[in-house]
Amino acid sequence: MKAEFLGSYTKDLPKDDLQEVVFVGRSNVGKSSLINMIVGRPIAKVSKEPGRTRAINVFLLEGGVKLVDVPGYGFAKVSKQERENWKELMERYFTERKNNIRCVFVLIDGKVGPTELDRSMIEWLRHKGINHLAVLTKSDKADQKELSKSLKELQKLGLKNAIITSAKEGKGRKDLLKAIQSPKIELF
Ligand SMILES: Nc1nc2c(ncn2[C@@H]2O[C@H](COP(=O)(O)OP(=O)(O)OP(=O)(O)O)[C@@H](O)[C@H]2O)c(=O)[nH]1
Ligand SMILES: [Mg+2]
Repeated sequence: MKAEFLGSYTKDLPKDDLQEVVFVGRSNVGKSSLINMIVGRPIAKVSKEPGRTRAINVFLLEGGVKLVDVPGYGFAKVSKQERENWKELMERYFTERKNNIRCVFVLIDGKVGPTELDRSMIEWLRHKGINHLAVLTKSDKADQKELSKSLKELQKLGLKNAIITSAKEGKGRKDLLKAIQSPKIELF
């Protein structure tokens, strides 16, 4: 899949009319890895240490949709100031780009299931009326029972059609592309 890196932003977000799909989730949940899996090459930086992506990284996918990799949340070793900066950046991003957001992929570790912070994120997106879809990550690390439990918990939160993925095994790529490329996704 052809894609190009458009830029890394900590303020002054790009103003264009393109549609975008956003990857949110806990630090280390696999946002950058999933973007790389979709594109088919390491275009987004993946690191062993969590909490490394501090900026909003934007990629343009062939077909004209942007993939937006935002900094993860819930990383313990982050100062109060950094947490405040994250919140400010996220609020600005979602306010400025609301009309361009086609879908927010809320990434959740398949083995762990939705955490308190994931729940807050989902509630916030719902409150703001922003289209979102749950994506379970690292399915290669979870057994069937754990995946079913995670899916069930998501259902309780009102998220029915979660996509199960593994960046390691290339699982779920087709479903992700379908969600990225369909202008409207039935979620609510
Ligand atoms: N086993 C397995 N490991 C994965 C998978 N996806 C990502 N990882 C690993 O999880 C770690 C974090 O992956 P990233 O893609 O950097 O996660 P991130 O959500 O972008 O993290 P931040 O940028 O810090 O918020 C890396 O060590 C990856 O190799 C997967 O599908 N399976
Ligand atoms: Mg990342």
